[in-house]
Amino acid sequence: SEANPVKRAAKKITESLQGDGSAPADGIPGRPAPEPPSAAEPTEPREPLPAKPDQSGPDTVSPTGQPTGADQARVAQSGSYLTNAQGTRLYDTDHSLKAGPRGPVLLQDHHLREKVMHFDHERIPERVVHARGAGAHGVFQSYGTAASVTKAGFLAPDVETPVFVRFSTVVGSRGSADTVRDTRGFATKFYTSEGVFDLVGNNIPVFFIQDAIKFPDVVHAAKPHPDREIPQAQSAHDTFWDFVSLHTEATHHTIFFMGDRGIPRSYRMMEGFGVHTFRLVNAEGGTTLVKFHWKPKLGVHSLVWDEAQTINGVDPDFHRRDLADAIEAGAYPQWELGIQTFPDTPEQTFEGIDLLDPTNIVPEELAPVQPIGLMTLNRNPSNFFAETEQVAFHVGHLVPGIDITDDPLLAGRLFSYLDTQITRLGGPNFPQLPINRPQAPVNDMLRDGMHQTAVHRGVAPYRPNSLDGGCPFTAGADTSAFIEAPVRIPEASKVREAPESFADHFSQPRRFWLSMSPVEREHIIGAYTFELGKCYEQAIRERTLQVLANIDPELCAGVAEGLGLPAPEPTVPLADVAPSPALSQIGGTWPVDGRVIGIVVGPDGDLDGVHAVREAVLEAGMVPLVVAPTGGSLGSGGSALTVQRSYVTARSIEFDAVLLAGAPAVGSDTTGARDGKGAPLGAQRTAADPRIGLLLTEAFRHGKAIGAWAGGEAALEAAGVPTDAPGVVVADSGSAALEQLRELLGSHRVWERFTTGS
Ligand code: HDD
Repeated sequence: SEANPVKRAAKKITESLQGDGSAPADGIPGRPAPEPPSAAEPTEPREPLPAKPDQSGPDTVSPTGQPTGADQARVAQSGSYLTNAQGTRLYDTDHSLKAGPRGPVLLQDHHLREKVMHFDHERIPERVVHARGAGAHGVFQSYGTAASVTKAGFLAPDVETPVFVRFSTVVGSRGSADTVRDTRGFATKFYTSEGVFDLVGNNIPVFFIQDAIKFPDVVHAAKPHPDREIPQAQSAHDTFWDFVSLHTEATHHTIFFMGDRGIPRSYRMMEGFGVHTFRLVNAEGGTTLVKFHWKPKLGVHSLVWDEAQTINGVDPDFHRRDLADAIEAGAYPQWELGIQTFPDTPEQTFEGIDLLDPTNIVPEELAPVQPIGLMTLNRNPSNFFAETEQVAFHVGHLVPGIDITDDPLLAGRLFSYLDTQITRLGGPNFPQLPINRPQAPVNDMLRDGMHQTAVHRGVAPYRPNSLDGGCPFTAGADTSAFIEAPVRIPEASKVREAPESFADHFSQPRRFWLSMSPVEREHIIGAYTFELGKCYEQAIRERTLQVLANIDPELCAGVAEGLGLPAPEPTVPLADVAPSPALSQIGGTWPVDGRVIGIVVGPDGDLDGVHAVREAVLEAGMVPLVVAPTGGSLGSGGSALTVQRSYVTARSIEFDAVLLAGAPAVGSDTTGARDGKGAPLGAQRTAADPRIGLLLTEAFRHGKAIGAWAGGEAALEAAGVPTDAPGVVVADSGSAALEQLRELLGSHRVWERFTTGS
């Protein structure tokens, strides 16, 4: 036998591969033939998918859930044989090629190298802002009501257009939590028959800055401190408040997200805004200035701060999960698209408000939002990376009939969104990625470059040409985009300065403050107090109090009191502005679709009642979650009830309302805490399980409706929740309790429970 160990090992490998030399029906010569596949597995290699016609429409998703039949082929892992990237079949992907089972790994392992090389490059740079997001597909149905002001084909009557929407937070990294205090992105890609139109908006109608040249500054200030990279996804730190207290044009945006809009209950319950003023062009060439608004059918609702912070630990994917679950359950979220319209006058102002200043709103009471279409999100992405991560929005993706204005913030965005994709998506061919492909024929003369996937034919990608028959030809002005409205530019000199009309930074924030209900004002005071309380620099706190004094003395005094500092006097006259009631989120009633009802039931609870209530909750388009002491099921036989949350996994933040079906289990402390003598507290049985006690007190403090029947009120009493408090219902049956809860949920929370009332 061979003395050299390496040669010996190599010989052994060769022998094991050669065997007796006979090739089995399948598999590698010398290896036993693979087990016959089970009936559930594919038995025959399938034909490869047909080649995709160059740049045809996005074809990236299989329907929600497991595809069946022909669609099965679209599940990437379902083919019969594993291959490498070159289509060569592989017999083993679990072991590296080694010199003997315990010997060194050989460099010649081509498969190992390819597999690890590809893995090493799976990540692409996250978005520099809006890194954390969630997406969904849907459809936009035009009402046709905008047809008189725009020739955009997708806004003509009864036109349906596929859309993809990505919601996001701004500041945090890709893996950060969902319910941080932040602005939310609301970006929509319309795959229209005239090309892609992107509406890249936020859930707040104004922006921090008036000029894009300040964007790196505001983002550097909001991102974690560069030395230690903390805090993650927070504005509650010195650099942020340093910047916004010095740069007072940020005041309006800042008060918006110190308000409840900074912590939305759900992406499904947010408004969206195009922020800038856009210019619409109609078939006759007439122009109108507009602001775009998305109005959610479910109303605009928020978390409370305490709840938001707990969610970040308990379920950091709260918003992402909420969106996907709602779509999966068929509770498709809907928004109406609306426009505020303004005459396109040379001044580009409306009622004295400069329409080119993106820190301004135009109150809806002065210019009503006119609905022009309905968007329904009805399909979850099937691959997060391919769709949600690779989608590339750009404010310059415009279609005929929609044009830009001279808002200086918009101008810089027109550069930034194209530019950023070069780093993020690795080159200029990102429009060829399936999620970014237009659903209109593409006939460009852009060629080559990184990641080119099109095989362009012909020899003359230039104009004019005679070699390719002079093609392609340009379209007439009536069907083309980028026809600039002939706006007159007054004679001017080149300057680096802002117009005088951009100088008032306080009257619009004051309007926002005056438009809030008492409970919303209290939340705003709480938010500023929290955020500034997290700053280390006294000077920054004091400077911010000065900004607040210039908005409103009550606001300033409230925050100053919380910080233990004197409230300064205003340094500008307080603006005499009328409130805009449309800015308040409180006071109406809304549909309860997709609301989550926790049904807490103990071992002796009313199971029949729970069955009936579950059905009623589902019938009302809401989501029931049964909570019981342990997992598994309650009851037996046909009437067994599946437990969805045990006392260990249930937390109040997941529920919009709570129902108690009988007295929950007598419990014991499960935290592992010990009493003064070192005995485990868990040994002392308490009147109601402490985890349910916590669930109830949290739900109560967060203004959630609570109902009880069949003795469930005992748990309320044990938890110290008054049964006669507003929004606490004790009823004879589960269905009677649910009926009242439903009523209460229509106004989102039991607002009377908050200290100021409203
Ligand atoms: Fe921006 C992403 C919204 C100003 C530069 N922005 C981004 C996204 C949204 C917005 C929703 C995420 C898109 C997605 O989901 O992929 N941005 C806004 C709004 C603004 C705004 C409503 C003001 C009205 N943005 C703004 C300015 C600049 C940028 C002034 C630069 C000068 N924004 C970017 C960016 C991002 C981006 C760096 C990061 C990832 C991307 O574009 O694709 O280009």
